[in-house]
Amino acid sequence: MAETSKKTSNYGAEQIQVLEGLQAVRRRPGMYIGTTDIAGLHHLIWEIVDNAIDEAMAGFCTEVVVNLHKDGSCSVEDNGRGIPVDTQRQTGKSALETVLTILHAGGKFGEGGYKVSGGLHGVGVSVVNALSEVLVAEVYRDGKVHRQEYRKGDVQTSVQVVGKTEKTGTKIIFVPDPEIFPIRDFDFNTVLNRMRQQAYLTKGVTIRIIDERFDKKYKFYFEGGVKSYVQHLNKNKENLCNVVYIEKELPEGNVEIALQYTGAFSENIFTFANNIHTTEGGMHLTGFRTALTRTINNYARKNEILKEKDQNLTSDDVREGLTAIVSVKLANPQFEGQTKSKLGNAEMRTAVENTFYELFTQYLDENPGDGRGIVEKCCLAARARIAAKAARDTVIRKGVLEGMTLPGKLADCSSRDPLNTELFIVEGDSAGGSAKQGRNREFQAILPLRGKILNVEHSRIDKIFANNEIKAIVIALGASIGETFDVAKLRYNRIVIMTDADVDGAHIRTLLLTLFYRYFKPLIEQGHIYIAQPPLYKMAQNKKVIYCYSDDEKEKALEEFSKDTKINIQRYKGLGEMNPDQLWETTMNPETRTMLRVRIEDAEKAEAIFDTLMGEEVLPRKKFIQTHAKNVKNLDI
Ligand code: 28G
Repeated sequence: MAETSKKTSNYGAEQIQVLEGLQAVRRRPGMYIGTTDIAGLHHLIWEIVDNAIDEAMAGFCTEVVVNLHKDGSCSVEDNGRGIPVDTQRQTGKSALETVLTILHAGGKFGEGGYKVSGGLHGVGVSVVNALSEVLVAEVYRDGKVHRQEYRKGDVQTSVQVVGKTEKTGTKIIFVPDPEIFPIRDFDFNTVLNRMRQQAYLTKGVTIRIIDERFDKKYKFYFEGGVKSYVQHLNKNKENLCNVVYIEKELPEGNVEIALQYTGAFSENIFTFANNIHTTEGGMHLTGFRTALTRTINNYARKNEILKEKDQNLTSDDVREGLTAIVSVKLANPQFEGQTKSKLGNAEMRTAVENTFYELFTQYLDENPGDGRGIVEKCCLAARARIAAKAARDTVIRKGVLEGMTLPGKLADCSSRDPLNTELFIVEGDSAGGSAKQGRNREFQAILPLRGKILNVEHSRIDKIFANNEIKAIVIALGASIGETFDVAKLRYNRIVIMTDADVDGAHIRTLLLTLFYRYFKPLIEQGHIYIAQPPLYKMAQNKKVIYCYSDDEKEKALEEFSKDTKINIQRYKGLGEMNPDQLWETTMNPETRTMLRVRIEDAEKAEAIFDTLMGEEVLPRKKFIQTHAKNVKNLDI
């Protein structure tokens, strides 16, 4: 079929266009999938799964299977209608070939019978095709199995019938091209987390994940959609009410919201537009927040919990301890902002605001128990806010946060030029001692921490101010904390977390990162936070010494030594085992060290990390730390 169409006169021009399109993708893959590192690699799977989810949202597909095969390929199969394979008159090609070879083809943005669809971030399966060494598409339709093969985006076969079948659906199998992707190992947990999220957002669809490489399987099906999502996020927290669930279909699009209050102090609101996580928020978030404050204030007043006229709960008060998912689906999503993850459609603000106000008011009236639980929490937050403000004002008035009295255990540097200075926050007094002796005192300051710092996730700001370890950090940084944090006053350019490479070290690092994330966010956003990388091994033979920072490096180093004499291998269990010179040379000297810069690449990922780590339940926390303690390089919070 496709063979004959090649002979038509307009085919040549179109074929050239196709080639140029996919060639452009291969020339500049970053333009289409962001990066070609491990994140870009997984993007390939997301692209294909997005299409299957679109078919599910259109109401034709109930199951999606993602399979990571032993040979490095990945396959995705759905039980939808199957991409049409008959030749279309206008193009002379099948819809299948069009979808696989034309950039942005695939009926996005409400065209072609799809009411709503993934959109923007979905650049299309043709991009995956262009970046795959091999891609095979199978379509189950009209009782037949149809098959077509591609290499690096180039068609290898026409659409052939290769068998019979009862089922319907589409299956895409692809092998990422080694010319494009330096790393080609799919990560099971990354896939799992993404699929869980997609399953929560697409009510009624089953997603299976199979990892044939490690013989692992998982299935997600959430009858409750975003309601189940909130239950999942709060499973280790103290719940103060039932999960409130609100859904409405409007001419502007669909609005779906689930929320629940917990005893926690932080807020966790996740917003989505067409299943895309809008990390920068946008109109739907604004509408939600406005309606939330208004509804709760009205309810509290009506029930005489708020008595005085000018007494009001603030937007902050009604968000303390709140977990919420706001998911909207609309025909023409406008994504704005730095990372194109902010919903710009103004009509969604009023749609969410009015819907949520109306239905949440109704819910509170019908469920007085939940209403009371919610308002009590908000009033508690309001009282705490006033108390905390008083505490903070006192602290600030006393000048403690202005750096007037630097903590005694801080070994400050002599330079006062904040562009060149570094603060090492070091676990334990003995490592602190080595660091103090080994450092370059001109520009490196050392702050040793005694034991574990407070878990800020479980405490309000007044208690946080009272904690000595945190106070020392705040004063040393010299830029205040929380709302009054002013990055311009920062006394050091780099803040380096230096902990042991063991479970305790990982825990302390996480506690510090949580502190920075919740109370000094600009520090992370502006790239001031680093994680030191002390070596794991010292290998010595005669006068030759090699420090190794991973087991791989150790294996490589072994080959560099002559095999005849004994090699002395020392495994460092903690920073304290290194003498000051060694610590300087391996971990602190800017000429020779490596450090990891902590970024907020994905706020949700950070939430997930903190959620697992900081949940009340002890068991999952231990498990997480143990499986990730050696994997610091992946710690992208
Ligand atoms: C397995 C991995 C990823 C998909 C479908 C189903 C249809 C379709 C996909 O059509 C072309 C353009 C507009 C109609 C649509 C089948 C209508 C009727 C489909 C997927 C044709 C795209 N029958 N399932 N595309 N449209 N699954 N899974 O990609 O006019 S993509």
